[in-house]
Amino acid sequence: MTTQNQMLFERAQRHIPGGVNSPVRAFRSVGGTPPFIARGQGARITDAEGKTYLDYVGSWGPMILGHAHPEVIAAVQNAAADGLSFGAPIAAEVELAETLCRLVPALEMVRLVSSGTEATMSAIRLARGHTGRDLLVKFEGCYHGHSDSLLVKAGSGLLTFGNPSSSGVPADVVKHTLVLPYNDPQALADAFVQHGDKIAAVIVEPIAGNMNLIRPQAEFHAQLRALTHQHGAVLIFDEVMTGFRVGARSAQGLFGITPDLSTFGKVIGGGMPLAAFGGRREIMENIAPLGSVYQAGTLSGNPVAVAAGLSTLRLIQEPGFYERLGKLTAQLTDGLSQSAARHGVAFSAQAVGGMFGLYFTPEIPGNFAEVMRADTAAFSRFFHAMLAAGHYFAPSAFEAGFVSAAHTEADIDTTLAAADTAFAALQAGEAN
Ligand code: KE4
Repeated sequence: MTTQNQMLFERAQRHIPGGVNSPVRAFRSVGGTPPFIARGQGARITDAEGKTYLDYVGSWGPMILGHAHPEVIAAVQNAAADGLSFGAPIAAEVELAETLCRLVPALEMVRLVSSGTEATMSAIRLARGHTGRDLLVKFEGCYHGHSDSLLVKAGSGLLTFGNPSSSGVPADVVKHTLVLPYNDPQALADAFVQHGDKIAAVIVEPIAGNMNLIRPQAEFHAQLRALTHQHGAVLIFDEVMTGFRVGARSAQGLFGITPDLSTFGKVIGGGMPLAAFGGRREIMENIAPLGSVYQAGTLSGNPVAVAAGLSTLRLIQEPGFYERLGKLTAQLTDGLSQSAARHGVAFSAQAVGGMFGLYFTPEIPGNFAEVMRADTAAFSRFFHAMLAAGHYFAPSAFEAGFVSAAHTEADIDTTLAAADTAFAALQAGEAN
């Protein structure tokens, strides 16, 4: 019998490529039919068939307060009642800019945009305009959105320029992008020896969340900061995912690093289309209309999105917010690790603030090559066992997961009980 989700997915695929508006949602790497979500409330989402799940994706990070938080919804409703968009300055976007610059010491100025892709694309153009250089350095396994110069995979040699990782991206565009291994101090040093005075910017996920969660090695960011400073290259911390997710002061606060530019998204929009790039005033003043680096957007600083962002940023500053969120996330990852060990399943997990990584590898991976060794078949079986039991994890072995402030210890215990059953079935070799 065809289910409601299957019927919706079939319909969707007739008019939307792959039936989704973002590829990872199609469940291609885990198989099966994605649930079509009808509504969310707190830590839970409910699909078109009325099945409810504890949500550990949270829209890939934005829903740090949980779904449909009453204060955020009220802020959105109030803003919407006064009109959805004006294409003109509004007081609320000034308040949001002031709030971001207060909460992130590295931000002296900020420009609001509508997606993380726009934020990183704009920051890269700004760094190139500011330095007059073309070369961009990024790291293998880090994702910064889908602008052309970032859709690049490592060249044949370690220090050769990138090749397109997507069709439709001219080789001429990505030849200015150098892809280095994440957490490889020697490769980083060599790159600056060879190209230092031509490097416009280095963009990095300060804690990687798009090759699953990979932490930087102890000195990685200090080395990066020293080398970019020494060679006049702009250091861009892409905190679209880590911003206000891993702690009150984001990843840059955790590491005590002051990047030249930072990008934010997800949490700062509270689930609405809102992102930002910002940093040192002398760099940001290159942005039009002040300077010669063009950047624009019809819906930038949209009043409804700004209302959601301001409300979210107010609520996550409440005393004890991150201590509790970190404890809940660690309760999940510690419990999963203990359960897998009891059942002899090769598995590891770690948490950083409100985000986590689950790995079907015996040890926590430290870089792209190690995380690629994960047992993706075991992950898929675990994923589907948990989904069937009502626990919604990221449908890919190479994505980070997220806990919200709406989750409770009892919710986490419920998930851990289901996981124990799933690990037992994995060990017994039961297909699910
Ligand atoms: P968006 O354009 O999707 O708003 O942001 C791009 C982006 C930039 N930088 C970082 C560090 C990011 O994680 C992202 C987007 N993250 C993915 C999650 N892997 C979004 C999910 C999706 O593509 O559907």
